Amino acid sequence: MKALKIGITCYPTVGGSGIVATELGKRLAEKGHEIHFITSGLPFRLDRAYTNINFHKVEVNQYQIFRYPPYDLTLASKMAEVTERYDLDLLHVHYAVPHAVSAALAKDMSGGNVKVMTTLHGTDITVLANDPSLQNIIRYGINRSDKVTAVSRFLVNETKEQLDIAKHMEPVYNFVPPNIAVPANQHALRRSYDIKDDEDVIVHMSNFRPVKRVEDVVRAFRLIRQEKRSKLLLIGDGRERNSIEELVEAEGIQEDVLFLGNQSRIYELISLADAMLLLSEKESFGLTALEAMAVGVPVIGTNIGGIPEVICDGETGLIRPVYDYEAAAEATLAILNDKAMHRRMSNAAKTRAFSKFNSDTIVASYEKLYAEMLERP
Ligand code: GMT
Repeated sequence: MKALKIGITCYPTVGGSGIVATELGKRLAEKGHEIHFITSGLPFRLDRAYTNINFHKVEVNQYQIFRYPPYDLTLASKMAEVTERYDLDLLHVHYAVPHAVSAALAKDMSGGNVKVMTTLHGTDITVLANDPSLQNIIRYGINRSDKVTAVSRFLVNETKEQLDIAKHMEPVYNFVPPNIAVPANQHALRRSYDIKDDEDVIVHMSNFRPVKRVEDVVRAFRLIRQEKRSKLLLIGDGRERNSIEELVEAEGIQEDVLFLGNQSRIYELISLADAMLLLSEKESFGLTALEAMAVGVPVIGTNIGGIPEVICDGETGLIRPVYDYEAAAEATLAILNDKAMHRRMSNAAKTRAFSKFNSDTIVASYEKLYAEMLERP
């Protein structure tokens, strides 16, 4: 396809949507498109210089006259400026609020030719769409977009139901890069975390929001640890971290729970694990589950949102009812205690990650949708 000029807006900080948007921009740039990140900070996965990737910083100023910084407006203004200066073909925004709304404004401000694609990632639908003060503006952002995608079938259906939207929305799954390198021998890394040879490793990675149910992960681990010598690696940070640290102390398992905070070399760390726990009560996709599968780690997940579209129950991991940490612990032990099952699931997880969620296929799907969008007047 012809090389396009694409503006990408996302939250640039740690988080699945920022990762997906940045990786998408990188892959598109490798394919010859000209990419303009229009964001409030440099996307954290933009780890090296690319000649055809530009970064345009959105100012988030705190003027005394404003009680709250007008991010949505400065973003719209920057999007319009970049659209005009670089003659962008399209703006691809991640999240309906405020990004799709800012893009609609930018489109109007810059003469109406630029196309807008919005990708829904979850929170604006599963949490914010329940808030009557935001429903109308979310619906507006979606309806004003030329194309809308969501990261799972669950999220497409949820958006239609919650917001009563008739517009066609395309499910486009998140993806992993094909060339994930992890050291074949992880002994040194295990030793550096004081993980003994006879210990199993369970990992959980999230932003420690209440919806992630990290307390269920800790409680499940306590039960696993009663049966097997094991360590729990907690990767990530967020507002519940302190209360989780308190829970770990109250359970008396602090020796075996490692809080690693935010990390950049996540594949290396995840691949230390024998299983991942993702016990969220809301999750439109579950990128961390896919990242674990990509390095052959079976995932025990909950039966909510898009998780069952990522984990194949009984094949690449096990799905158990949300809030039932005892069932999650039993499922984890079943995998850890059966080496043949573990090996089978590990291989199946890798195969599924690279066949169904392959970056080449998913990026090509986005390109096809861009082309369709640009063909329409
Ligand atoms: O899960 C979060 O709290 C972060 C959020 C984000 O904006 O990155 O994640 C959402 O988008 C990810 C990428 O598409 C999905 O993998 C997560 O499932 C989704 N989170 C929720 O639905 C809660």
